Amino acid sequence: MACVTTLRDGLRGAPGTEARQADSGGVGNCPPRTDRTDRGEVFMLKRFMVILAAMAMVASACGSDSDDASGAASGSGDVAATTAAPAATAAPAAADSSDAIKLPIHNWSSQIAGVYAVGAILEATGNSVEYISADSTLVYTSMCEGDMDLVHEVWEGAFGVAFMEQVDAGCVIDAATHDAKTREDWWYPSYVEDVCPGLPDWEALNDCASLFATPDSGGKGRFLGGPVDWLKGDQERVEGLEMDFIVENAGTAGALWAALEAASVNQEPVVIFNWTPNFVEAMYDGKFIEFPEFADECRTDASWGLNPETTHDCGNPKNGYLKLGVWSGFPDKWPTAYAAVQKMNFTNLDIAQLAMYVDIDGMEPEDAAALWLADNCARWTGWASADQSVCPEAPTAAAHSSDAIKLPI
Ligand code: TMO
Repeated sequence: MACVTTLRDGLRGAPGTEARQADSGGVGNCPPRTDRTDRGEVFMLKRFMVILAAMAMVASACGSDSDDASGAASGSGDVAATTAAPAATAAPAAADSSDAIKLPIHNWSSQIAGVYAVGAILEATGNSVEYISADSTLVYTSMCEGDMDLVHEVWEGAFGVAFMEQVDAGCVIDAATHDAKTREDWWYPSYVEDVCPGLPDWEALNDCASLFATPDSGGKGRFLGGPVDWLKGDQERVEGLEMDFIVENAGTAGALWAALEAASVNQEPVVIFNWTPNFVEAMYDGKFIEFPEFADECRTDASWGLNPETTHDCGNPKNGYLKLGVWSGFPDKWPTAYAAVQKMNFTNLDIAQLAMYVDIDGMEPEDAAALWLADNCARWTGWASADQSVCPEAPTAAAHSSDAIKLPI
C-alpha cells in the first residue's frame, strides 16, 4: 500500500485526485512491484540495459547539441565577443526577491520527484520555493497570470503547443533545453507482434483493431490514453487517419501501468500511451507505433498530411525536446535563481532514474529527489554556484524483502 500513498501524496490537492484514485483502484498503482518480486533477475538485467540505452541517447543528444552550438556560433558572428567576455559570468548585481518561487506538481513520477530536486537547487541559490499541484497543460496560462513561476519538464509531444503559445504571447520564456530527448506515443508490449503482423506500422495496427476490443469499445480497438491534461489530439488522429479505434483516457498514470501489467500477465493485446525516458523500458519490452512522420504543421494545418480535412493525421515527435520554461518576470525578480535555471540540464538517464526510483523502487518522490541530489552533487551545485556541503545524504533505502512476513493466527 506504500505505493498508493506515494501517488496520493504526489497529487495532494490536485483537482480530481479522488476521481483518479477511484478510477485506478488501490492495486492500480502497484503492478511494477509485484512484477519485480516475480522476475527479479530479468528485471535487474533490463534495468541495466535501460541505463545503457539512456546513456546512448544522451551521447547522441550531446553530439547534436554541440553541432547546433557550433553552427549557431559560427553563423552569429559574435564568437569573439562570447569567448572574450569572462565578465558575462559575474554574479548579477540585483538581489533576488524574497517571494517563494512557485513550482508545479504534475501527475507523472519523474516530474513529481524532479520538482523536489529543482526546488532544492533553487533553495541552494538562497531562494525559497512553494509546490502547487497543477494541471500540466493549463500551467502555461497560469504562468501568464503570475500563478506559477517555473516548469522544468516541458515535453514537446504533450505540451509543445500549449507552451509555445505562451512563449509567443510573451508570458513565458523558453529558458533552457535539457539534453534529454523524448518520445511520447501509442505503445504496445512486444508479444502483441505475434498476433498482429506488420507492427509497429500504424496501418498494420489498424488491420488488427478488433484484437484490442474491450467490452465497452463496440467491437473497435481500444487505445488507452493518459490523463486528459496530457496530450490532446488522439481522438483527432483516430478520425484523421480513419482508424477503427476508440480513445479512452486513463485517470492516472497508475491506471495505465495497471492495464499494461494485467494485459502482460495474460499476454493479451493492448495499446497504451507511453513515453521515454520512463521506468517502463526497464520492465517491459515494447515499441511505439510508427504513425506518419510528425511535422509542426500537422497540428495546425488541416490541409497538411494524409487527410486534407483534419489536423493530427501524424505521429508525435520522435526526437522531441524537453524544455524548461519560466514566467516572463522571473529573470528580473530572481536573477540569481535564473542564472541557475539556465544551467539546469537533465539527461535521459536523470529522468529515467527519477521515474524508476518512484515506480519501481517504491520511493517517496521527496526521497527519490534526495537520492538524485546526493548522487549528482557536483553537477547541480555547479548549476547553483553552491558549495557541495549543501548536498543531502542519500536516503537509506529500505531493504524490501520479497519474503512474506509470517504472523501467528
Ligand atoms: C508528459 N508525459 C511525460 C506524461 O507524456
